[in-house]
Amino acid sequence: MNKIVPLIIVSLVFSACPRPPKDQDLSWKQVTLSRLLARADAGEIMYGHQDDLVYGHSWKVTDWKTDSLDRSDVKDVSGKYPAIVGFDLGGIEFGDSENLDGVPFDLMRKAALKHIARGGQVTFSWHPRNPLTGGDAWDISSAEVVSSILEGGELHEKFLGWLDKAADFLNSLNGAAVIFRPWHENIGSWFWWGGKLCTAEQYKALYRLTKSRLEEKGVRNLIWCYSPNGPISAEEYLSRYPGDDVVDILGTDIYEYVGNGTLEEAGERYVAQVKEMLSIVETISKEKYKLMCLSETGLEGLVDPNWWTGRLYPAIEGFPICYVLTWRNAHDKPEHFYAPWKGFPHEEDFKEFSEKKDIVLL
Ligand code: BMA
Repeated sequence: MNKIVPLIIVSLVFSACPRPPKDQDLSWKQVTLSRLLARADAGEIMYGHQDDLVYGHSWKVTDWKTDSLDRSDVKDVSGKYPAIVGFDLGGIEFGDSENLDGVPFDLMRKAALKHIARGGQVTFSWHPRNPLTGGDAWDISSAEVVSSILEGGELHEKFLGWLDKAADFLNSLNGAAVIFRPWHENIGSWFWWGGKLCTAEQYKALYRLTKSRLEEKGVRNLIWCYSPNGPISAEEYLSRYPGDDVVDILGTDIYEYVGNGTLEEAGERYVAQVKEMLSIVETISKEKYKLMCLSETGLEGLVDPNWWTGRLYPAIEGFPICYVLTWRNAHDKPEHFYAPWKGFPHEEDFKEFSEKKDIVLL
């Protein structure tokens, strides 16, 4: 029987249930996977926004204990929360109390659980520091980092300690199933785990070590996403794919960059690249019976007034992606935002996008 059929049945049974089913022989992870599949099968795309509930353009949650976490730039504009919210674990490996963007991990946990209780989905990325140099995730000064943390490397034990810190946080989510997307954008060479910084075999070993160590520490609630940067070829996409047994969702991160050309050229290039990349991922996902998503995207500063309806929507329309996530609205860098906020001059374009019949918000 087609492997997808049992998942559809499961999803029909549990589609109205925002909590893990009690007394059922199904894990929360399986239920969540089936819900994601049901979305994709119905041609629905969940809209997501990074850090949406913890800060926005020129505001942030200051007292996480008392804040009701009702504010959202996306909701301020569209009347609805994003269906999926992303958070980043960068800093957890050091036992920091806040992540690399100043979000307290206690707040992150509270926001993630609140969003799930509202019926939403949550995804975690991770920009850990460089374990060899002490620099940040973007420190690519050494090509020995990945080899040094794998089994047999001099930093292996230290790195296991980092994974254990991540495991502690992920284990504190009360078993809620969340999408985990470590070691992303791995074909480019801007992170210490990037294409020119380790061999394909080392990369795969890193991904697999991450999964096996977290599982050893009791983490069972993760839906694993593999998300290379695009645009790349199918061969490149698969060159560092860590294995069907450790990946649940196939993603890709693609942004629009204006550069030296015109906005028109940048927009057309972006749509073409996203379509091409999603076609590649769709073919692979069908071969592998995997879900797919556009794990990160955006146009910094939304300098195109019709970006949502004129660029993003035409790029993703019709693809069986379960979600698309745009990056964060930094509260402390006025130009660094990827979603509109109340008062943003072109907010109507986002509202129109959010009301498309196949775009899902919460
Ligand atoms: C990048 C930027 C940085 C941020 C990092 C991790 O794309 O937004 O400012 O620190 O993501 O969230």
